Amino acid sequence: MKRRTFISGLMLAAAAPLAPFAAQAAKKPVITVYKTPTCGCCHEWIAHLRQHGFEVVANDVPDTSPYRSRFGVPKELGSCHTGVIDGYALEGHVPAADIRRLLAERPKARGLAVPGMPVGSPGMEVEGTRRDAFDVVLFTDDGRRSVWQRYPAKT
Ligand SMILES: [Cu+2]
Repeated sequence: MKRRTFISGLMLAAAAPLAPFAAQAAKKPVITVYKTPTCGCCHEWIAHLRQHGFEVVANDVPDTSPYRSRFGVPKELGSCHTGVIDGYALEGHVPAADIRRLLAERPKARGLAVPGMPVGSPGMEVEGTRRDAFDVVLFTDDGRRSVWQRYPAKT
C-alpha cells in the first residue's frame, strides 16, 4: 500500500511539468515574411515552410530592401524575400530543416541567408533541372559569416 502511494506520487510529479511542453509543441513556430506580390518562388518557399510545420504570416510589400535593412541582412546576402522568426532574420530560400536547427541551437547571430536564388533550393525547384550547389550562411551583426549548411549540387 505504501509503495503504491509512492509510485502514484512519482507519476504525478513526472506528469505535471509535461503539460506546458505539450502546449508548446502544439503551437507552431511563426515566421513573418515580407515579399513582393508578384514573386512566385517566394510563394513556393512559404508552401515549403507550411509543409514542414511552420506557420507563416506573409506580407506583400512593394519593395523588400527596407526589410533587409530593418532586420540587419547585409545587401550582398540578399534574395527575393525576407522573413523573421524569434528575432532571427531569414533571407531567401532557407530550407525548413535549417530554420529548425537554428531555433534548437540558438546561435548568437543575426540570421540565416541563402543569397541569390539558387535553382533547386526550396521553392526554386525547376522540373527536369538539377539542383545547383548552395550554402546556407549564418551571419552576425558584426559581419561574421559561416556556413550553416552546405547543399551540394544534385543531378
Ligand atoms: Cu526566390
